[in-house]
Amino acid sequence: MVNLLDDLAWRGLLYQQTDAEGMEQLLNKEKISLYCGVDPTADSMHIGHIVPLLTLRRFQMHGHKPILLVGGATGMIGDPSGRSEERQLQTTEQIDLNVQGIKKQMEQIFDFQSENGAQMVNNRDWIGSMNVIEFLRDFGKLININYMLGKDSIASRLDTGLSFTEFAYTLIQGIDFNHLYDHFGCRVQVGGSDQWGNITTGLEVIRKTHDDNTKAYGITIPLVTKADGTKFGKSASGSIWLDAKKTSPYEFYQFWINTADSDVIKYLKIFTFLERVEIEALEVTVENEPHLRKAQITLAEEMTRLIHGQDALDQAIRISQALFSGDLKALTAEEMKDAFKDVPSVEMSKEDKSIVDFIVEAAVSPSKRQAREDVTNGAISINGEKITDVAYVVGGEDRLEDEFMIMRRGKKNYKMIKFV
Ligand code: 629
Repeated sequence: MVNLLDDLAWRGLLYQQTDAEGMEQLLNKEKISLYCGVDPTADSMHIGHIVPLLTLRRFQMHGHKPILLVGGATGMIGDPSGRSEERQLQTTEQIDLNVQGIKKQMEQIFDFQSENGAQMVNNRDWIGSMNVIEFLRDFGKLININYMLGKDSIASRLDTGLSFTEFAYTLIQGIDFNHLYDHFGCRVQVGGSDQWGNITTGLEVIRKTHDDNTKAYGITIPLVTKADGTKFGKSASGSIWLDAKKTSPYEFYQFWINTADSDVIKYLKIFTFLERVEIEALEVTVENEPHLRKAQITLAEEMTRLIHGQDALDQAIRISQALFSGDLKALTAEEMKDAFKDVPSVEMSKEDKSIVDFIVEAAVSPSKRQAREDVTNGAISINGEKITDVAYVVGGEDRLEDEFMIMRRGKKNYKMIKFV
């Protein structure tokens, strides 16, 4: 088996390390526990969250034990890291719902059964019961204000404003690391590069509360970037979520399929568990036969299967093929709605109408004359069924779920008609 740290380095997953040599020695010597935290700011994670989690899974595949922390307590405070503005506090009820959603997704990504099975923790279990005197006496005293002011997440906000609440956040995360170190034997914390300041606060707390023989480590993972300089992880309709209700498996699949040639090998390294030889073989195909998009297809398949499972992947592929070939009849109403989420849409009433009037009202063709011509030429289809009779009357049978219709003009001009 390849060396874990070599593999992480090759994948471009190592950004900063608090003590690279020390950690290498530690990993050569023993199987460790390590952690990464996610705050319940929403009821689902998005793909930005999974890079450190997948990295934890890589450790797990090498025999180490992942501890997955959900921030039931820190989520109530709000991490200022990487943010230019104060966060809006969420209600406890919302946070509890979010915790449930995130836990469920973590359960899908990790193995909890084996000897080094993952373990889930919630920092509300130890932070929630701490009183303010305890906080200030046992932990506040350990950390110097000057030290905190040196942190990027704090320094960068001094001009624009930072509440004491968010200022104190880094110490709470530091207390977490210390707690997991003491009670779970956790030696390493992993996070994105924005977490460097919080991770090192934890090391500071551990150092101050233990003797010289104890040692913990931190590593951060670089921000995922795109070659064209735009922000990774967003589509036209926003973030790419893990929750299928927020980002359908088809959209998820399409997101990865649309990866640029200049990014796809990097993403295969960061996001998939394919081995080096397999990724290098795909690199050759990007060079020699880029039009086949083999690397993108592999990436999309691996990611969709990992997050949504084989059935959802099969469905995403079916929708993609139906759209490509224009054979919409192969799709269910639900799949069509999903596939055409982003095409232009118009609202129309449910009255029966002649096909020519209908086309003009839907602004699919510009005039009645053009509409008649389009129908006669076989350029118009409703839900994948060609309409060539100008006397055709559009009615209830043309509405999917009595709610919508997909009309196509020519090869690629789709319009969604929503009936109100
Ligand atoms: C308590 C809370 C801990 C340890 C960590 C945390 C959460 C941490 C945070 N992380 C980000 C988040 O939750 O805010 N303070 O949205 C997010 N993370 C994944 C990566 C990240 C980071 O979940 O670390 O860098 C995004 O890639 O922003 O004891």
